[in-house]
Amino acid sequence: MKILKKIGVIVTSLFITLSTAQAETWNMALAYGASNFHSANAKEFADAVTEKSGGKLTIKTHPGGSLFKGGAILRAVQTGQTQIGERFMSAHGSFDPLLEVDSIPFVAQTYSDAQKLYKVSKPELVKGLDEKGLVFLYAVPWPAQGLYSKKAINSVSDLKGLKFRAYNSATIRIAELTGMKPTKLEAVAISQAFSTGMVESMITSPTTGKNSKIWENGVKYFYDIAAWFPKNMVVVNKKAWNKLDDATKKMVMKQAAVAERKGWALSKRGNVADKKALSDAGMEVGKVNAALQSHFEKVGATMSKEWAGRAGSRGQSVLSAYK
Ligand code: PCA
Repeated sequence: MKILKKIGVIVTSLFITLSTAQAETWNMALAYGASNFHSANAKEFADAVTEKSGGKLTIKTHPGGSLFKGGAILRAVQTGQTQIGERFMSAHGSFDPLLEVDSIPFVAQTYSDAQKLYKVSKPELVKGLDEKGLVFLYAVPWPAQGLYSKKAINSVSDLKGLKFRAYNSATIRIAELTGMKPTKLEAVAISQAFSTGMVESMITSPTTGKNSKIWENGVKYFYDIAAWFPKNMVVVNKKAWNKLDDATKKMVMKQAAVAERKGWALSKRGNVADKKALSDAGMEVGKVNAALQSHFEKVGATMSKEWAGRAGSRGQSVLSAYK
């Protein structure tokens, strides 16, 4: 009887240890504000996973850079300072040049081309992240990137000397190749940088312009050049991932696919609605003239060659599969 009791106690405590070991909590670092569509979508994903895991996995979202600022998120997830996070991919070319493929100007100018580019680059991307201890879950594009300016831009010389807000190496390079003066800033710093005159132009989505109420900071023009569709990705620390059982891993991947589908649809909607919001706020929304367009396209061709050089054979095969 005594032995049976003992075994009973051991079995019960083993069971408790196992079940507590299985209940995981992940803190999800998000760089953009809670109302941004990427963050809202991530919150829905986190809640769905939490609910469907039956108590095994809880994901708490931390929007607006409250856990880690945008620039620190990838490293924080990689090193296990947090378990999961969403990060703007093309700001990490030094981590892996493949992460920059979606920010080469004029390579993909529609959602269907952006989708195609994503499809052909995904296997390499996932592999590159996996080698660095990260599990890729999903990626969602920002709406088409256009040119914002306080002043009207009618010629190549109007670009010269403009103080330009950049967000990655590609936007810094565009500025260099067009004679603008780049300063790299996170999206959360945009309103202040424009209002103080620190910058006077930028390339980003209608969504980010709308979220920054850019018209309140003297920005009158949005040129819809649809230069590229950069993506945010959601990644998990591999050690945290490997603590999940197979059924939970499968469920998370399934919810990631759902979030990816929803995110692309939200982005498409924003691409129309947020441009309308800019013009409703009194901004002039239009195209650049033919001379400027061809100037930007030449710059894009140069950058495409530069990227292919950096990305080596992996990059070459992605670009040729895309074309
Ligand atoms: N908004 C983010 C990245 C791309 C975009 O549309 C930003 O401007 O920082």
